[in-house]
Amino acid sequence: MQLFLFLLIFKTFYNKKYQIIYKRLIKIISRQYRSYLNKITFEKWKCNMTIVSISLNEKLLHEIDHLKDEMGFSGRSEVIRASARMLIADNKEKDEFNGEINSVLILIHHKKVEDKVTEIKHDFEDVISTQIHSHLREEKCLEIFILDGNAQRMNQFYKMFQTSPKMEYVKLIVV
Ligand code: NI
Repeated sequence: MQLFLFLLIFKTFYNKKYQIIYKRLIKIISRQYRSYLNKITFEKWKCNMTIVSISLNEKLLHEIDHLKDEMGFSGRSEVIRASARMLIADNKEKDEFNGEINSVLILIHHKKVEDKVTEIKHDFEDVISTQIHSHLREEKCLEIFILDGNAQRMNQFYKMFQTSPKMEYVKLIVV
């Protein structure tokens, strides 16, 4: 029976009429196989992931979509994972600083939150040596703090702004 089938396939394979059918069959089988493989890898990959819900404002979401398209990320989740990895690496690097150091902290925020910055600033006068305050377009403020002193205190100062959703830009540069 198997030999018969094989001969039938072999005989019909060189017939143009049947070749189309074979090609279609091969296409269907390979497509099925591929989706089966994809499903397995996806299931396997999904096992290591936890789904969390996060809230983002329109502006941030728009920026994420822009990054996704521009940098070729496969989805929004991938952009957020990459950002989290960068933040973790950055945080680790900052945690390693200790002793007496110099650094520069750059902030950009809306005029409306100036009071909040002043409030935080007053708690860290022991590390602030110079402060430059300037106004940018669209009612934004630029603050440059030149810091001198204990690295851990500087890190605390930096984290106060880094974790604040009101800050539009926060960067600490150790010099
Ligand atoms: Ni201002």
